[in-house]
Amino acid sequence: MIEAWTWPTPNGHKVHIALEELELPYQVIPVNISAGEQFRPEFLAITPNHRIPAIVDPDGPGGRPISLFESGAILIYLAEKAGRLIPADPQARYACLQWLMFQMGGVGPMFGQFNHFSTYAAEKIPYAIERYQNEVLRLHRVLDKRLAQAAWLAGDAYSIADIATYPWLRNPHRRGVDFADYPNVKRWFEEIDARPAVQRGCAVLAEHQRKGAITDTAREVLFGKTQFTAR
Ligand SMILES: N[C@@H](CCC(=O)N[C@@H](CS)C(=O)NCC(=O)O)C(=O)O
Repeated sequence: MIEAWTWPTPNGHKVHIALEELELPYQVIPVNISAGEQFRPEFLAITPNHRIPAIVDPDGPGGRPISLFESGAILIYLAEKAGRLIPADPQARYACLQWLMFQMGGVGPMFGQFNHFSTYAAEKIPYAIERYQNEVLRLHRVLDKRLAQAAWLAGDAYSIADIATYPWLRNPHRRGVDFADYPNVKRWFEEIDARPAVQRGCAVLAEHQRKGAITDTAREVLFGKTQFTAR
């Protein structure tokens, strides 16, 4: 059975949703990133980057075990393993990979920086908040334009590109986004949001989702010395 080493964050939910959509049996191994469990030796043995998500599949290619980190690589692996959610047609396949990379290199990091500077940073730096707010809005415009041309990010069919992007677009008001300004994103988001497998994926470890302000311990683990200690 696939081991999913995760936590209920947007990158973690991508993997939970893909596993649910693909109906692959899996076992969740929670890695509490606010408590520093990402630095445990058993997790570092899977991912030197000490970030969730990571997976271990005892039945990998050639019947040999495989471990993977980086959510985009994990989604490609799971989709190829199951033979679904990644188009077979080369044109559509590259479109899927293109929008997956757009999420991995754009939406995730930029939204993450916006969250950091607007919510978590002890010092509020107007330049940083404004810069990432502008990026968040710009990326919504890019997505809206794409979704005006195509039903799904890869084209005609729902794919891992949609699964990668959807969790980052939840709770838009937290990023100063009103979906009324992005009608194509709104239509696309609502369709994904209604999928039973997506709802099951988002429920995984949901009881551990942070409610309220970040604690001092979590702030230190995620943004302080603990994070930057050489390992
Ligand atoms: N590019 C990575 C990003 C992973 C990532 O940043 N994970 C966050 C949670 S969403 C994490 O594990 N943070 C723990 C830490 O910063 O120590 C991926 O997509 O898998």
